Amino acid sequence: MSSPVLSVIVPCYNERPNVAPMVAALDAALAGIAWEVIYVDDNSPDGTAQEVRRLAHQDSRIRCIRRIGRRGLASAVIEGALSSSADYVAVIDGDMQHDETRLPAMLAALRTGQYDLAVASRHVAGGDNAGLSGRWRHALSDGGIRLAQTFLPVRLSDPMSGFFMLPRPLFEDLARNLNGQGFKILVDLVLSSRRALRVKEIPARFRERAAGESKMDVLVMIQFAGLLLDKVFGGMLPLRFFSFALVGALGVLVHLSVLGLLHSTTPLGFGRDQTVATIVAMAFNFQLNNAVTYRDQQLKGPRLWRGLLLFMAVCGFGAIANIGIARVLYEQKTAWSIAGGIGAVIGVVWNYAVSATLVWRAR
Ligand SMILES: Nc1nc2c(ncn2[C@@H]2O[C@H](COP(=O)(O)OP(=O)(O)O)[C@@H](O)[C@H]2O)c(=O)[nH]1
Ligand SMILES: [Mg+2]
Repeated sequence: MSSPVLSVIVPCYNERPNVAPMVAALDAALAGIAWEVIYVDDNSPDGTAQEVRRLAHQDSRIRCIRRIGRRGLASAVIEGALSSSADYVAVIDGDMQHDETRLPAMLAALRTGQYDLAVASRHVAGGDNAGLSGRWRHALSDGGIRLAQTFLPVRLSDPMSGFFMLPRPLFEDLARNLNGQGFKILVDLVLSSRRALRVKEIPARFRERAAGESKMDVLVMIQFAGLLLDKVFGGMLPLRFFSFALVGALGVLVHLSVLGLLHSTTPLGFGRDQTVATIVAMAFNFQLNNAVTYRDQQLKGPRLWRGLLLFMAVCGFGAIANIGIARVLYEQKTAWSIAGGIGAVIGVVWNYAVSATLVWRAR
């Protein structure tokens, strides 16, 4: 058997009930085209991967990549596409929201050689966005679209679309420049290209989710803003570090609030108040970093508790280093603000570097 012309990449998390209907829908839509489907599953607890493998036993066009200890739509798409040897790769959601009957039109557009990228759009004549649940989701989506459009070198009416197709060799070229974090791989791709890509927009309906639930939330939007910043500054910004430092700054506010509250209500003595405030602030910082800064490798269950303890130990050392260095500088007649600032910066860099390698080490 020769290799397929089209690989359909399906990032999926907890989509078990949608797998079989989706494969059947692809089979119907892609009649006459040599295709394969590559599911990239982040070890979904609902057994999505087992379901894909069950079907794969009956049909060799179905493949499954199962990733353990990782999360993320964009990175899942990248790994799926890089595992393909087909001429074209398409990306489509695994929840039946995208209209797979548009795939042949996308392929036909690319085959003319006039386009680098075919994007299914909800916002051109003939497309629609009916499946987006609720006014809140519409507002989020519209805001995101406008934000993305201001950064994009090409006109895309639906830059947040998760349904598109491009020649695989082009994907391979762009892959090394991809940020790979978050939800919006299309924006990432377009911004990673040095030349403006020639885009064909294909109108598409956005259906209601067939089963299961959406993984999109406010944190996803924050990550999207981070992706844009990263692209605008050409990958020069260590985004994780900024996120970590921002969380740290919020932690200082939490610390002072707790301290103030204890002080004014049930003072235990300054030393104890300060200790309680420190522990609360560390726990707060740990949770927020785990949810935002390290969302793609979030710790859960027993790992969460181990991580919290380790994080507190790391930050404890950070605080000792911070105070020690600031004191030495101050004694050598450095201005208090500079001595304090240098101590704090060294503390943050230490906390970041060590917790990145010990607490959230990439597995
Ligand atoms: N592999 C993987 N797939 C994901 C992840 N998050 C979402 N997906 C999949 O990406 C697609 C779009 O996600 P969905 O939650 O439906 O987003 P929405 O349509 O914007 O609400 C679905 O097929 C999800 O199963 C993830 O962390 N890892
Ligand atoms: Mg969806």
